[in-house]
Amino acid sequence: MVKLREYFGGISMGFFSLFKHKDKSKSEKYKLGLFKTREGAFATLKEVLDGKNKIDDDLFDSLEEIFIMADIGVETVVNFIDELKDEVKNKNITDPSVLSEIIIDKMFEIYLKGEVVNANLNVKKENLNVVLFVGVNGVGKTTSIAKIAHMYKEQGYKVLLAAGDTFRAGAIEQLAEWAKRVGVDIVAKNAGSDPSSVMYDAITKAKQEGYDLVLCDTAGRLQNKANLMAELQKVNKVIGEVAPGNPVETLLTIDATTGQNGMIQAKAFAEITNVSGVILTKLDGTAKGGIVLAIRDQLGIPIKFIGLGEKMGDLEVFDIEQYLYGLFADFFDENGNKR
Ligand SMILES: Nc1nc2c(ncn2[C@@H]2O[C@H](COP(=O)(O)OP(=O)(O)OP(=O)(O)O)[C@@H](O)[C@H]2O)c(=O)[nH]1
Ligand SMILES: [Mg+2]
Repeated sequence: MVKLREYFGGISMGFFSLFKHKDKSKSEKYKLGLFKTREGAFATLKEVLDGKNKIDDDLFDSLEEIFIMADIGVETVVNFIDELKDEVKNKNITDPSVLSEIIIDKMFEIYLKGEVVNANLNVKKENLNVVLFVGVNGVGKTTSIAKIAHMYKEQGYKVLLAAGDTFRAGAIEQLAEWAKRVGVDIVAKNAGSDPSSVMYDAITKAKQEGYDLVLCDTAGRLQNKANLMAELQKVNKVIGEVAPGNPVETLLTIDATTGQNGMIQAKAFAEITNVSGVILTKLDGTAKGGIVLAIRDQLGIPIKFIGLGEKMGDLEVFDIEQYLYGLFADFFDENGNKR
């Protein structure tokens, strides 16, 4: 297990003081986006830790309740509390106010699992990169595609959108509208067309005209798992045939406001397609931001992006330190000193 301080090369200052060195504008976005979670479960956490003068079973029960409320997920929370108990016992910790740092350390471990998790997309500008977007209706797929198109366009990529949701009425127009707003090109066919033929056309165009990144929208009909599986298999096959080695990523979009239901969807998608990363949308709209830890712990899939609002710029490459900073911002001041 990588301990936070080991991860940072033996820094002995502790988590809070690390934030002196962080990108402040990014921190502000995370802080703002995690406002509801911080005001909810994590405000209670601070009250509990500040209000207690000893560490006992009562305190652990309260912590368990708080973490479950934050949607970290029962399974993850139960193990997490066990590890906290062990740590407290092994290190002979008696002061509850010391617990916050240990909690952050442990959350960091849950997320990293001894690896350095890379949130950047597996794309190389010298290649043609195809990224497939999956997820159920209304989770924020199309909006996220637009946001990622915007992000990569800013980085100098020539981006093409493929309107592969040919099923839902209005989906093609919605993506076309975003393409116009972002200033990127789109390939679309008539409603009802075979999605894999849209991907075929888009990738063929991308190869002929030197695009770097093709972002493929899909329809999310999880209600009919067999159909969806067949459709995704076909899409994957066609993409791989026209652009060998692709898709380089299959990103599953999950709506953070749906809580544990989002976890169930994630499990279902992970069974039918090779999900390489998660886009967690609408974190700004939920008090249950702990789902980040549940997804990573129970599914092993890294979070690649988080959605923090409805606008084009409201998407961030996921950064576990910034995330924890956002959750625990009320525990320390802007210089990283503990409050
Ligand atoms: N607050 C907030 N709203 C978001 C975010 N991402 C998406 N939304 C909103 O969620 C709604 C649905 O987004 P879409 O992008 O249309 O979702 P979709 O998954 O493509 O939906 P279908 O095409 O119906 O499958 C829209 O109103 C978006 O503005 C986010 O990060 N924060
Ligand atoms: Mg859509």
